[in-house]
Amino acid sequence: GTLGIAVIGTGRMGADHVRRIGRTVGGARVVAVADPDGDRVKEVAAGLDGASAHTDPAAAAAAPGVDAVLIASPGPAHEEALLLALARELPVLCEKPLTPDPAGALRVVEAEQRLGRRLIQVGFMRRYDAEYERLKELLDAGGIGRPLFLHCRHRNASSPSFFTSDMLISDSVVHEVDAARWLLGQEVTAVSVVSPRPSGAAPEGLQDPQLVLLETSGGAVVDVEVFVNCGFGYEVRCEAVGESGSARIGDGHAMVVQAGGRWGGEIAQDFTVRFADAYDRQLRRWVAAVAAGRTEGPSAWDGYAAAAVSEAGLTARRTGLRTPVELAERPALYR
Ligand code: ISE
Repeated sequence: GTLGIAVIGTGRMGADHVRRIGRTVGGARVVAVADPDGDRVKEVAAGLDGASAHTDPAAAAAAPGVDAVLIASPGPAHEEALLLALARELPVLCEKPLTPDPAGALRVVEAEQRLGRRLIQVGFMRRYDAEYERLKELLDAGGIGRPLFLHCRHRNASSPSFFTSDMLISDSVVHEVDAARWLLGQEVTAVSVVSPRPSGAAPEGLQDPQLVLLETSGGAVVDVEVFVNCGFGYEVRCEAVGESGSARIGDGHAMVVQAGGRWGGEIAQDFTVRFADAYDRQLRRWVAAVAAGRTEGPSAWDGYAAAAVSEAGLTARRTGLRTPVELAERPALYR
């Protein structure tokens, strides 16, 4: 039958997921929505036939017809929503970050371990981007030899008013942390952060851009330019350099127009556009896995590891020192 989904958080990301579930994913429908903003959540529910509107995430997860939960609330609200989904043994797709901090992530990992089975998938959706998938296939096949570097560029056109210097690492670079762990099959062991004088286009006080350096357990080095007020668009690039070659994704030339003696193309302005297909594929595969009684993709452990690296990154940025990553022992459930 049709999978009933409760969507927790109906802000920009949550609303995008509600639309996506109705539009691109067969076999699923939104049966409950929750958001602290009562007016907003009623407005979103009104557009969904038969969905109930709640301000309490627990009530939404307990609503009739709910088979799975999608968490798209702000990071600090994730832990409570995750624990209540686990308490009801509901499969859950949780937008990144799993939790903003490693301690919270470990509490979630331990709760899932007590259940003895995985129910959580974390929304590191680049793993579902066709270009990232191709790059992983190439690296797994040894196509460029042992990877030595990943040169990453993570650019946003402009940052929201609530964005802080720490969020460049905890909310943006966290994608490269997961991508590096997934592409290389390794852990991140140390983080260093060096920053240029902030761009004049960045809001007063925001340390933007930053250069974040990740060292990995397999001896590779990952550098990430994160620039959230680049002005020209949303651009995510990655070049893998190995012992016998290199491979680059994210050039984004979907179409090159030649006219009037000029050539050019367009640059996406937002991550929901650049990664639209990745979000669609992520959701389709999650719904299919849940319907088949499986949990796959980025796990709560991946969410914990990313939070541990983020925490080291925040320390590195504030101290200017290379900071080792402290990781707990990886439980058998996640091996
Ligand atoms: C946002 O949360 C994302 O997930 C985007 O992919 C990232 O580019 C942006 O900087 C984050 O704030």
